[in-house]
Amino acid sequence: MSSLPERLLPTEIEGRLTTRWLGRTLYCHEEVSSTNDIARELARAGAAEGTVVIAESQTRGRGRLGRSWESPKHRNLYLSAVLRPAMAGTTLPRLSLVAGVAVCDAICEWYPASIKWPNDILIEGRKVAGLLAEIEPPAAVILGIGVNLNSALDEFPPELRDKAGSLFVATGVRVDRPVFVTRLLAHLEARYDQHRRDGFAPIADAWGERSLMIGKTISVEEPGGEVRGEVLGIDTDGALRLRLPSGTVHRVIAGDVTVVGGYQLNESTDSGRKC
Ligand code: BT5
Repeated sequence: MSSLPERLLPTEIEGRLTTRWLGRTLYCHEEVSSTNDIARELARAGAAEGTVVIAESQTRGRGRLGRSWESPKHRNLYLSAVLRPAMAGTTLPRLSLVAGVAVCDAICEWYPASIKWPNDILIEGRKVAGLLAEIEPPAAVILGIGVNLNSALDEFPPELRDKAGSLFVATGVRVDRPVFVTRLLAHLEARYDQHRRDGFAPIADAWGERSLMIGKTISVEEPGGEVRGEVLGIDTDGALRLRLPSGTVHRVIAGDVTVVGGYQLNESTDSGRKC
């Protein structure tokens, strides 16, 4: 650890950036409520697409549906980007999957990882990254990305120790965080540009290749009750397509899914190497 930079500072990141537009305006903070809050304020004030906010810790890091995101100091990455896609509202679920592919590929430069719909990146069944895409009306999207880089298992709260992980937990080696940031931004810019240029189909293919869910039976809690079915893939709008036991195709727009029989079990049979 001693030979790695202790802080995520613009001086550590900017000289290594390979992107054209993403992260070219960069704000690094020591502590914030949530990087999504700061990016949202910047978007409201007219920040350009590609503006990025990073913090060393978050006091109110958040996940979806009011859940919280553990954000200890100086260990990991908490990053939000201001995006201004055409038709932000309808693009939001797809953007989340675009980002999921990019985050998965960045992590895969260090260790094999896979995607669990809609927004989890897993290593050997442990969640190492999560994504939170929020709309800032009328036309901006705030894309928040949390990646566990250097947290050790005993640094997670007890309730997360059997389900969260980090690159350090997987490899036993500390990640150079500024290098990770530049690789993440490079993958994200490339996938975002690909989506803008070629549409969603190549992203859906890439997502399928990185997901361990295709062909698996999953269960999802929906307002009308539990739905079980076999995962067929991702629809053109980002919804998850399931084949129900009756044979009909069902679309899951939002929710938490569970792989029946356990995710890790399935992952080990697939050897867990998806990149
Ligand atoms: C997510 O929500 O996975 C989205 C997480 C997004 C975090 C980033 S950090 C930068 C930006 N600023 C923010 O405030 N947020 C974004 P969800 O799918 O709802 O998962 C949340 C659940 O994951 C929690 O209820 C915990 O069970 C678990 N969890 C919390 N912190 C975790 C961590 N550090 N690592 C792994 N799992 C965690």
